[in-house]
Amino acid sequence: MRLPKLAAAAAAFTFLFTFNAHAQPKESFNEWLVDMRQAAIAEGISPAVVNGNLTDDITPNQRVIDLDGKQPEGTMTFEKYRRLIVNQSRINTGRQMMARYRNELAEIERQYGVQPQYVVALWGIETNYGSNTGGFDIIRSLATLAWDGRRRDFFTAELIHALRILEEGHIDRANLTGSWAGALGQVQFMPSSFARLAVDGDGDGKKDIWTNRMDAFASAANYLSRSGWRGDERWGREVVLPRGFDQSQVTSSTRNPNERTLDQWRNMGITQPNGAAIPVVPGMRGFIVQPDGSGGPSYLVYNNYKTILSWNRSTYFATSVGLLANAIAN
Ligand SMILES: [Ca+2]
Repeated sequence: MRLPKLAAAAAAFTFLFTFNAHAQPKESFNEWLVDMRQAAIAEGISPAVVNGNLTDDITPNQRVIDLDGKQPEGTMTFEKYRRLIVNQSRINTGRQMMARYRNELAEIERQYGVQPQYVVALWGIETNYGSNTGGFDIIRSLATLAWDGRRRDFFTAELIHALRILEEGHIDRANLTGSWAGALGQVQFMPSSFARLAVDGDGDGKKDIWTNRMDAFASAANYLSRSGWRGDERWGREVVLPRGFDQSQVTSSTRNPNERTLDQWRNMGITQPNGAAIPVVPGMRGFIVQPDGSGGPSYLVYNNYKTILSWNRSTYFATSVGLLANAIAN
């Protein structure tokens, strides 16, 4: 079928436009915004929410671009990280929070099967107990990263999830804040995690992980619970490996942990730091991590450690959550 003359001209124009767009490093932010609004509406966000929040007066946030471009610091040892994160002030505040919210945390444990000290430790490490949630306007941060970033598809999807939070009315735009990279509220969920795992802890119909503590606690506990948490187990413990221990038994990639029963580890000569035998629960398994390599401390970690890794895949992070949880539960 021959195209009518006008359509052929339009097709040629489209080709030229597409060609030019590819020839340039990237489209302008305003051009991108037009496309983004269409994409969000196509994903089912109402035009009112899209047009009311992805407005023409949004500009790229240069600070977000700068932070995104910064090379991660690869030089910090676990030992230094641990001292920074699991410090005495954070331990003391964590103990106060355990006491202050004892009833709420007991209710959370009853519903989700997550012991209070782990909810409080995650809250303490993510945002210093809600006091440092990041002041970034999330819509602007995600728009900046979706337009500029190396992970355009990822942040575009996150932006659509963020718009859905507004659409569902969990929080208003002025309070939709978080980290420069899009992590939300007191427990720093990415918008996609919010969609999957945030819950309404106090039953008011909103999942407000910014200002409502029960919603924040319940969402953190739900995240762990849905990721396989076991409420009758701990995270792991520091251990000492025997002299001449086969280093290949230590887990080097947490995506492929070398798991054995606690019984087997005990028979291989692994002990507690004071030399006592490690306690054994029949059938329970664990693996050994050394966040600082063979020269640093060793930890025998259990199923719940893998759950913490599903929150943040870093042995520095997961081990610090465990150590802080221990410290504030004592
Ligand atoms: Ca609520």
